[in-house]
Amino acid sequence: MFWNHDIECMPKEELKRLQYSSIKNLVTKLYSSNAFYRHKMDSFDVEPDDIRSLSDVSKLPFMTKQEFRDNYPTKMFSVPNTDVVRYHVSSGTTGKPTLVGYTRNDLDYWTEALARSLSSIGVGEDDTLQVSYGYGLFTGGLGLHYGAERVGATVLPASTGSTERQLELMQDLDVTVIACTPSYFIHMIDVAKDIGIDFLRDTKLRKAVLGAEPWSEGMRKRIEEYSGVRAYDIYGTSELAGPMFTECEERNGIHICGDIAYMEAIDPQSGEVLEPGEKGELVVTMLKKEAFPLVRYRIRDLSAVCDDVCPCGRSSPRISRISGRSDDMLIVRGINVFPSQIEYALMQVPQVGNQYMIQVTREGALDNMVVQVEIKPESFSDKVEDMILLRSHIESELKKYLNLGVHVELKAPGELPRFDGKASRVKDKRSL
Ligand code: DLL
Repeated sequence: MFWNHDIECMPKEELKRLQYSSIKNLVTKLYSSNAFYRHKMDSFDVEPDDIRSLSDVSKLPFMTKQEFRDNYPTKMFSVPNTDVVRYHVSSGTTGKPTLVGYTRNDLDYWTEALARSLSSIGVGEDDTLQVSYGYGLFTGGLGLHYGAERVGATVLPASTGSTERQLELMQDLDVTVIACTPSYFIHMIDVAKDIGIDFLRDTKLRKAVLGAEPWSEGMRKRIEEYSGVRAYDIYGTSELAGPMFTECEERNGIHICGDIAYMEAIDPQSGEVLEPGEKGELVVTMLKKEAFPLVRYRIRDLSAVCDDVCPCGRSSPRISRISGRSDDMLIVRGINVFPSQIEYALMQVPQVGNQYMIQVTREGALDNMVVQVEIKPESFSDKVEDMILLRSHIESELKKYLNLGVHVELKAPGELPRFDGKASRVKDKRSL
């Protein structure tokens, strides 16, 4: 289903021309009107005239999250405050948060991006969509809310928490689509099971739009197996606007609307732009942003940009599933470990449940990684020997994928924390 067929299926060469002219105009405008950008471009000795083709975009300097913090709250805004109609705030774990401002047009193309994305997975006016992302400063709730309304779906603004009540409403109102974090949906599945709700039998739920945190293919398989719904990946960040882009029905990468965003993948060390299909750090230039422009912003998420033709017919480039963030990587005894690799390995063990936590400590000079794993109720046993065997099996699976010896602690079902927003599964206690 297309929302805006002409733009979504524009020939690739035409799309590239459009991207080039949008970036050229954007940079020219910012150079003459925004002190931050002018100073930045001057200090990198680049001016708008140097941008003569799309590949020249690589001459432009990167923007970083630190710059947003240094210029908090509104020093980087490009419009007078009277044109700003909304704020959202992204809370990082350290330092000042990032404040994102939106003009009316900013809200409009954000909603348009979501309308295209939701249409591409077949969500429309026949659907009732339960938005179980947080409403408020976080962009998830309001973003999905307006996107779903634009495609004509009926929206249930459930926000997070009160899971039993959410399940009751889902049944009463014949909800067909849910949007939330994968970790919250997993929690919902557990609660539904505990109170005797079978999604397939007792609800009309058929689709889940899951994102805002990394999740693995293994987790997708489990979610689909347990709930019977079809799960789609949705991506975005507050700096971009919020949640924006999803997979299409092909589920072979997340389509990035090319008239709205220009995405590059770079080598995190050298900053060089990578070839299509090569994995690196994502860098985004937003082509229509007014209040809070982004030019070559280093998002830190790790993915590849693919520009081959998608069988769905959309010409926009796609990004592969986000495997983590360059600043999420743990270095344990000199070995690089991403939490997503741990999730992937755990999901290969059928006895392992859906909840896990990762702890890294330092004893003397030695790093120590402990993975706490909940076992499925049917696999949990009182027999110590069985549990010892299972534990060493999980340890050897983790060793196979990580190339690192890790201690596993088995936990009974329900023992580990649940999350109704973004999961926070890693505790690196070495820096405390
Ligand atoms: O999480 C926006 C969002 C809301 C996306 C709802 C999807 C659904 P932030 O709070 O600024 O914004 O966090 C952005 O979350 O840089 C990624 O590291 C991570 N992230 C978002 N979506 C995905 C995803 C929202 N599908 C940060 N897969 C990003 C992996 C994701 N990581």
